[in-house]
Amino acid sequence: MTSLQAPAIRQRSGIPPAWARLATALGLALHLGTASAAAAPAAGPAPKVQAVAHGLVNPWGLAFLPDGRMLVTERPGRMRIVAADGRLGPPLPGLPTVVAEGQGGLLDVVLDPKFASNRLVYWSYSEAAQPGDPADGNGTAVARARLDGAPGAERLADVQVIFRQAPKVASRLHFGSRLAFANDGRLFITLGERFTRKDDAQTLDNTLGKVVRIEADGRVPADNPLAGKPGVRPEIWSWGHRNVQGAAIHPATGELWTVEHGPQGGDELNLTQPGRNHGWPVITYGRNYGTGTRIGEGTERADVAAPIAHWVPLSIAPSGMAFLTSDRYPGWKGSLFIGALRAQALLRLELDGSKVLREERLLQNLNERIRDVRQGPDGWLYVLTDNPDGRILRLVP
Ligand SMILES: [Ca+2]
Repeated sequence: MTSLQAPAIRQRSGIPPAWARLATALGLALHLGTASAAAAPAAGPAPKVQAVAHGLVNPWGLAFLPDGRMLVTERPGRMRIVAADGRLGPPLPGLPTVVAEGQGGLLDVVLDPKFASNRLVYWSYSEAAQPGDPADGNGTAVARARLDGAPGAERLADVQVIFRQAPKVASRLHFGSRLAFANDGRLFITLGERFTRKDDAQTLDNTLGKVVRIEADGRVPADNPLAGKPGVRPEIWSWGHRNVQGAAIHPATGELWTVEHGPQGGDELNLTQPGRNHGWPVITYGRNYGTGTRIGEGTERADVAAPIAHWVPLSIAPSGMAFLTSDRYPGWKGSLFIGALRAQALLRLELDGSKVLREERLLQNLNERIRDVRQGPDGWLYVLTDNPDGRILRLVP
């Protein structure tokens, strides 16, 4: 038997929250009675942290180049290449302007699956109003470009915007957004509902509060779940999301896993299903800020995909996430790692298929918000810390 260490995480284990609270109050462990839980390895010693780079302003996304250097975004609107020894390259020329306000700015970055031959890089960002948009609006967009130039003198060439969230909204909040290439080469983009437009997460004529799926050049796949239906945005993969800031493709199943911010509690880890409603703001474990009053109509409904796990009563404020596939860390292979901002920790979730067996919180001694986590080509885990002197850290056992 393995216990869930943190009282804050709840799962689809059938343990009612009231029981869980009582158990926690009494100092009892929550037992998940499965054979695989019994086989779960015990927590190892805390990992050591090696500082790889510093001086990055609110770094948001990290992608490893084939040569071991790192592409890093800084939220104010810069993308740099960081050498393996931590030296920061100059901001890459060619990046379009971003709206760096509130939670917006330059956000995620990923490489094309065929980067070695086509040199294409994709990034998400908050974009100003375009012709035809409300003048005070902004919204998440995704662009791609070719990384040209000799090492140390790279630039972004032939920039193309391949996706624009619609409609643009006057808001500084809830832009999403992570990018994840599925194994078939389609691109998932996770999006927020811009905070002021939460009800739009339940309607399908917009891309607020959605996960969308597009081809790498921006076309909409003909087999998207809503393609061809009247009055809906065909890019939509799933809906009813609040602010999805983490996404990763499961290494064994190829499925899309995402993690999103709840309001006051109700952060969720989801197996994000095509053509499914994920509930927000009608079905949620989250409460209203301050007052703690209920939101929507409940926590479960037959037509709504339930989260794999959720966090109550406190939000962790989850951001980037990654599955560990390397053998670098004893007992950790197959775990899911999630960067947490409010919780100032790197969460390690031990999994059995799509069940969470237990949660461990790492790096809490740093007192830094963790914005992103990636597995490097060397098999080590790398994290970004979110502050004006943000760092890239490498974890070693
Ligand atoms: Ca949900």
